[in-house]
Amino acid sequence: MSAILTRRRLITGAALGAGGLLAGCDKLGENEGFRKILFSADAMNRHAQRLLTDREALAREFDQSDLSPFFRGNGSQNPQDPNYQAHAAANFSDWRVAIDGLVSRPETLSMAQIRSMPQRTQITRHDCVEGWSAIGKWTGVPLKMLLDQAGLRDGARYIVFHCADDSGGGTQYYESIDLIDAFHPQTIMAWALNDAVLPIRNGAPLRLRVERHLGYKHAKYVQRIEAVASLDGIGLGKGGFWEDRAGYEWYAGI
Ligand SMILES: Nc1nc2c(c(=O)[nH]1)N[C@H]1C(S)=C(S)[C@@H](COP(=O)(O)O)O[C@H]1N2
Ligand SMILES: [Mo]
Repeated sequence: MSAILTRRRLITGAALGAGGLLAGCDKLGENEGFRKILFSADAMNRHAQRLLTDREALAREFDQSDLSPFFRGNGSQNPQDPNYQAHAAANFSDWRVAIDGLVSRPETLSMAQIRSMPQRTQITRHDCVEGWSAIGKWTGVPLKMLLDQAGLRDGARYIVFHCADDSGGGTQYYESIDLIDAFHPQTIMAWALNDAVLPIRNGAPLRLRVERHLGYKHAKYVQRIEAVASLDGIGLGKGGFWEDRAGYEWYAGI
């Protein structure tokens, strides 16, 4: 990223903090005193800032005409767990999503409640490490909305997704992300794919979309969202089902 872009982002951040004075960005940037403050950081800090800025960037969004004709499934595609099967038979009318852990107001939401919150729709490309990609249109509630409603407590550093499918050896799938990804504007809990209710194959009734990451981070069949201080107590400690079993990187940024 160019120095100018990085600087813009810094200024934008500062201006937003002061109440969204976006129009004032360039003027502030031209002001020598202000620039000195911006550029006084040592090399390490500049590096950290650049990483942070990159992590906040949006994933590319595509057009309707780019949609893959079929969005294939991968991993679990029809969970056989009796509890899940019973919910599927009832069209997930009684499905509940718990939001708990390090939050001030733990809650349990129905799908109707989740769908009644503000929604976001995005057309993005999904990349699986196994070597395939697909473009799909996802609709869901921004994870930020759910976390703000529950109120993260001091010390919360990761968000863990607990899934309903036994992914092998009696262990249900799980994944985790940090708070930068959790609050990223394109991080949504999706219940619709291509303007239709999410198919079981793709994670009904609710799955994570975390668009700057590889496919395995996108937990399907989510039944619990937990805020934690550390990943030590989650699974075998590496933060995800495949991280714990196949050496996949916890940070799967793309
Ligand atoms: N609960 C659960 N989530 C999961 C998986 C899984 O097996 N179980 N597979 C992961 C992998 S490897 C990929 S590529 C995507 C596939 O999503 P899709 O089935 O919608 O294509 O889901 C991810 N999330
Ligand atoms: Mo994958």
